[in-house]
Amino acid sequence: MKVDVSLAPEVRAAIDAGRPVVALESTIIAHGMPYPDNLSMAREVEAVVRAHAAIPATIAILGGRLKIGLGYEEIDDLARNGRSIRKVSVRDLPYVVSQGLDGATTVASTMRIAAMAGIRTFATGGIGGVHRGAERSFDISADMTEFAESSVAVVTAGAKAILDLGLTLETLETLGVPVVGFGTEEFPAFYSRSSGHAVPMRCDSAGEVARLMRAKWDMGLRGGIVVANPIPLSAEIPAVEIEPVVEAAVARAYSAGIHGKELTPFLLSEIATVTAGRSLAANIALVKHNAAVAADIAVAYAGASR
Ligand code: PSU
Ligand code: MN
Repeated sequence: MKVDVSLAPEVRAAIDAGRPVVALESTIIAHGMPYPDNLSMAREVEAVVRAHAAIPATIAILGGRLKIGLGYEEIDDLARNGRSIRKVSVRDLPYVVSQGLDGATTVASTMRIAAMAGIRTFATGGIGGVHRGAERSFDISADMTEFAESSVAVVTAGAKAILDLGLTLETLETLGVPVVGFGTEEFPAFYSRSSGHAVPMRCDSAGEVARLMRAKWDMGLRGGIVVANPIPLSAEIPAVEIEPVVEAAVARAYSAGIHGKELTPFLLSEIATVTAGRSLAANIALVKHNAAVAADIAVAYAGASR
């Protein structure tokens, strides 16, 4: 590989030995949450992965280098600099690397970089998808097409409630992406456990997901897997409560002309303001839960691969 990928020694050792590693993204740190909650979230998520016997590998681009496994200070910098750090999806990678810039990686670019290093499990909060009104705006996250490309299982609390979940599921079907309900028949709606949309398949244990990963990639079916893991009941905001807030935020974004990569961070922060931080607490709880499940899957997958 000619690309300049810098792996933390601990992450490199784990990959070389076939031990479980969980990739983590950095856009959620720099753009998804305010400081200092983003910093405590990032550290707690790494601790959860370790408590579940896997090695965390937070991914970002620093000085044009793809970095897998950030140090304490590096995570601190990303969290403090927040939205002044460039949000880097796959289309941005060549620019940021060639210019020697810093960047926070989205689900799409984190999947790509994880796959380059052979990391097969990744925890996020909620993946990007098809935005509401996409028939006019054409706003479909590059996270969607990345699932057709990079062979990584992504644990996510469904897809962000700011999206059109029905169209997001249709798009994943078109792209040939398995969407697995983890202990559920329903595609979760990020802040809420239920969305009214069924998942096409269900697994009830990390071992079952690990076998599905193996089956897909052993068949030569390239691409990712969506592991849809509902937010814990104790942190849930029921759909009847959050839906009007989301709708109002989407309407404000539309009238303010906010679009492109600014839209998701705008909506998340609007919703956090209106709910007086309740959505932020929910977001943190669901990311930690996803990290625990991703680590269990990574452990099961490593065991099955020996
Ligand atoms: N999950 C969260 N918060 C976030 C994101 C995910 O709980 O901020 C980020 C991810 O990096 C995801 C991105 O890839 O939002 C989607 O952005 P867009 O809709 O512009 O593709
Ligand atoms: Mn978009």
